[in-house]
Amino acid sequence: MIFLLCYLAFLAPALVKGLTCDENWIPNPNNGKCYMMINKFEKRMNWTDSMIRCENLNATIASASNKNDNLFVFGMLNATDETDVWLGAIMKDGNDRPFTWQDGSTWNYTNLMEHAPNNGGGIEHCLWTSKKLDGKWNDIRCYLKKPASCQKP
Ligand SMILES: [Ca+2]
Repeated sequence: MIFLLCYLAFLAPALVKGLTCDENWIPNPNNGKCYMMINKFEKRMNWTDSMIRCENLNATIASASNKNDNLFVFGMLNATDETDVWLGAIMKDGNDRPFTWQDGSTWNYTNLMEHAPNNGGGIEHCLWTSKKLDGKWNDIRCYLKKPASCQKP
C-alpha cells in the first residue's frame, strides 16, 4: 500500500504537468482542473444564472474548498479588473445550515470573514468573495449580479 501511495505521489505531478485546457480556460496544476472567468466575455449574473451558464459549459461555479483552490480562485479574481466573484457554494436550508459546494467537494475548509455567515435578513444563501474582503468569504443575497469563475470538471 505504501509503495502504491509513493508511486501515485510521484506520478501525479507528471500527469498534471500535461494538463491542457480548452481555449480561454486556465489550468490549475495543483488540482488538474480548468477555470474561466465567464464575465470576461459576458454580463454579470445572479448566482443561479451563473451556475446554469457554467453547467452549459460542462462546469460548475468554481469551488474554493481547500487552501490551494481558494488561493487559485482569488488569484484569478486578482488578475481581472473585477472586484468580486461568486463561489460555487450555497446554503440550501437557510440559517445555521452548512454550505454545500456544488462540485461535490466536502465542506471542511473555510475562509469566511469574521461574523460570517450571518444569513442577513434570512436570505443570504450564496457564497461570494471580494478584493475588498482580501479574499475572505461572505454570504450574500443570491439575486445580486456578480462575476463568476467556472471550473471543469
Ligand atoms: Ca453576510
